[in-house]
Amino acid sequence: MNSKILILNGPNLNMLGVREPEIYGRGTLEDLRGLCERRAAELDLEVDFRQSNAEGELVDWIQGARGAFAGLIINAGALTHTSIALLDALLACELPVIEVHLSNIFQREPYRRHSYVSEAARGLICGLGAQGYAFALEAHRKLIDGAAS
Ligand code: CA2
Repeated sequence: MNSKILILNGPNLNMLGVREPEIYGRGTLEDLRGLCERRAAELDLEVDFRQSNAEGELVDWIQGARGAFAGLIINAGALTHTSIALLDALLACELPVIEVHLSNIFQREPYRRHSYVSEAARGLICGLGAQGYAFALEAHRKLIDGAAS
């Protein structure tokens, strides 16, 4: 059974650890990649961890995920709140999607409180920092196991 999970990170997440540590923590994107790879190995999952600042590239990656991955984890960054293109791609990819945010988007500015991504997501984890990605991997493990039994 396919146990590959695609993890997508949107605009500015390459800046993690460089600025705004009070909101996003001190860890870098590479630290986040390491955490995901370690947790995935413990859960017997494979991960493909990517980041892009370009909406079109994220859409291309989501389109390419159909049939190639068992599930998707996405932190779309600010595109979460604006991108119908990402929503359409997520709806079309026919994969379980788990949306993750480092910060609690519901405790922040009003414009961050709506997510287009959520309309395509099986679940949403926010406000738990990098650990949220690990929880999303656990959720995918359970979804795969449920689908197999
Ligand atoms: O909390 C999250 O994970 C967000 O998806 C992060 C986005 C933000 O636009 C969303 O509303 C919530 C921002 C990405 C990271 O931006 C940084 C900018 C400067 C320094 C560090 C990170």
